Amino acid sequence: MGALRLVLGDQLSHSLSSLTDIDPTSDVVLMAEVLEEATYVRHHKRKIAFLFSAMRHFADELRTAGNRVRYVQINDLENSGSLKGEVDRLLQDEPGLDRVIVTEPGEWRLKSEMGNWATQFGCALDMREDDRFLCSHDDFYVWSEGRKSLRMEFFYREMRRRTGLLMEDGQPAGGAWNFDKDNRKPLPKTAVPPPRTGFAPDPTTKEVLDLVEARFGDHFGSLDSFDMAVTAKHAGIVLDQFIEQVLPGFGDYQDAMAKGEPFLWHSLISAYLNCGLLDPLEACQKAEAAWLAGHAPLNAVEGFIRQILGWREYVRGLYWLKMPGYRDLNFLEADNALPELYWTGETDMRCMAEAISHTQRYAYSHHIQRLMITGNFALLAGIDPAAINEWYLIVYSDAYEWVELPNTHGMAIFADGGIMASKPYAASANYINKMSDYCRSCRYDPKARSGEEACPFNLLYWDFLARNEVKLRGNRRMALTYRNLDRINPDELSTLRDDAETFLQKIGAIRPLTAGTDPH
Ligand code: FAD
Ligand code: DLZ
Ligand code: SF4
Repeated sequence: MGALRLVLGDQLSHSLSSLTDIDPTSDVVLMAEVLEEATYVRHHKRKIAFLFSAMRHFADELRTAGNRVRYVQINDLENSGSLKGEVDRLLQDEPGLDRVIVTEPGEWRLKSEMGNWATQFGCALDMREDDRFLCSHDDFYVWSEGRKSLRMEFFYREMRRRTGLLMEDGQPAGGAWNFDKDNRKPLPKTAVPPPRTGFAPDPTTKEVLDLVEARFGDHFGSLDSFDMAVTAKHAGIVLDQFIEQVLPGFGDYQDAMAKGEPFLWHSLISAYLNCGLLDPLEACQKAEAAWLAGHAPLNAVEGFIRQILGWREYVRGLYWLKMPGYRDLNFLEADNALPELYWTGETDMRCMAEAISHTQRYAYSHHIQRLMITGNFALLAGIDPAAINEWYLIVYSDAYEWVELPNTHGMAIFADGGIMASKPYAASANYINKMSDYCRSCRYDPKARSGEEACPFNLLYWDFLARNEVKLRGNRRMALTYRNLDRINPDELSTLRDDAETFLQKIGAIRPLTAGTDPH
C-alpha cells in the first residue's frame, strides 16, 4: 500500500515534512491548481500566476528526483475545483493508496476543513507539523502562557537566544537587541536605490500567464512585465543579490518612502519565503555571515533578521494562538465601506495613489506603505476590518491569512484592541511628509487641517481620535496624543470632523444621508 502526499501551493520546499519519508515505488504526490483556492478571495492576477508557475516547476523537480506526481492543471477537464475533490479523485483512481499525508496548511480555513477528511475518505490522515518555521505552535504557546502582554520584542529575544543568531557569549551582538534608533532615516535627495534583477518568463511561465489572463482576467492587478522567480534556484539569486548589494542600506532606510521607488532597500523575498522557495533560517544565516565578513553593518543585519526571526515567526504564532476568534474582533467598531480608490488607485492623495499603483503593478508594496499609508488610512477612516483584511489578502503575492491577518487586524487597524500593538499606529500627514517626498507633488497641503487644501490624513486623524476617545484616551501611550487633541478649539474640531465626514462620503466610505432620512 502507498500514501497520497498532498503538497499545497505554498508548500514548495523539498524538505517539506510531508515528503521526508516518501517511497517513490508506492507513493504519489498530488498537486492541484483548483478554483476554490484561486478564488476564495479574488487574488491578484500576479499572485495566481506566480504560484501556478512555481507549483508547475516544483512538480517537475519532484518528477526529476524520481517521484510519481499527479499534477492537476486548472483547465484539466476532470478538475473537480477543490483540493478535497482532487484527493478524493486520486484515492478512487488508485485503490493502492491507503492514507493521506499533508503538512499542516498555513490557513485556519483549510486546516479546519481537513479535520473531516479522514472520516469522509475512510482512510488515515497524517497531518504533520510545518517545520519550515523556527517556532512551533507548542513553543509559542509555552512562551505566551502566563504573560500579560505578548509583545514581539520579548519573543524575538527568546528566538535570538534559541537560534544563537547574532549572539556573542550569551549576549546580543553589539551590546543591544535592537538598533531601530539607527533605522528611521528619511531618504536623502541624492540616494539612489540599488537596481533589481528580474527573470524573463520561460515557456512554463508564459503558458501560465496566458492562462491566468484568460481565466482570471477580471481579477485585480496587472501581469505586465512579470519577472518573478518561480524556482528555488532563482529565488536564491534574489536573496543572494539582496545580501550582497542591498542589505548594507536596509537598516538606514527601512522606514523611508519615495515617489516612483517601489522597492528601495527592501529584500523582496516575502513571496518566496511564504511559498517555500526560500528558507527563513538560511536567509538569516546569510545576513549574519555578511555582518561577520564586514560586508554589512549590524543595524542593517539585525533589522533584517528581526523581521524574519522576530516578526514573521511572531505573527504566525499569534495567528494560531488566537484563531478562529481573532478574525472577528473589531475593538474600534469600525464599519465603513472600503472605498473604490483601493481598487483603482484613482485619488488626488499622492501617497495613496503611489502605494496602490505599486500594488496593482507588482502585487507588492513595502512595509511602511502597507502600514503607514494604506493601513493607516483604513484605520483613520474606520474601514470595516473584514473588508480591509480581504483587500490585503487579495492584493499581495506574499499574502496568506497566517501573516496577513495579524499584520492588518492587529498592527495596522488595531481591531484586536492591543493584543499585538500597544497603541494604534495612527498618524497624520506629518509622519508621511517626514518619511517621504510624496507631499511635495500632492495637491493637498500636509500642514493644513482646514480648507480645500487640507490633507485628508489630517482631517481623518483628529476625527479618529475624537471618535474613539472613550476607547483610547485611557491608553497611557496615547496620553500625549490626547493632550494635543485637547489643544484644538472645540469649534475648529467640530468643523474638522464635519470635513472628515464630507470627505468620507465623497470617497464612498460612508453613504450620504438623503434628505429626510433618520440616521437612527
Ligand atoms: P523586507 O522589508 O525586506 O523584510 C524582510 C522579510 O521580513 C520579509 O520578506 C518578511 O518575510 C519578513 N517580515 C518583515 N516584516 C514582517 C511582518 N510585519 N510580518 C511578517 N513578516 C515580516 N507580509 C507577508 O509576508 N504577507 C502579508 O500578507 C503581509 N501583509 C501585511 C499587511 C499589513 C497591513 C502590513 C503592515 C504588513 C504586512 N506584511 C505582510 C509584512 C511586511 O509588510 C511584508 O512582509 C514585507 O513588506 C515584504 O516585503 P520584503 O520581502 O521586501 O520585506
Ligand atoms: C493561494 C493559492 C492559489 C491562488 N491557488 C492554489 C491552488 O490552486 N492550489 C493549491 O494547492 N494552493 C493554492 N494556493 C495556496 C493555498 O491557498 C494555501 O495553501 C492555503 O491558503 C494555505 O496557506
Ligand atoms: Fe498624502 Fe496628505 Fe502628503 Fe498628500 S499631503 S501625499 S494626501 S500625506
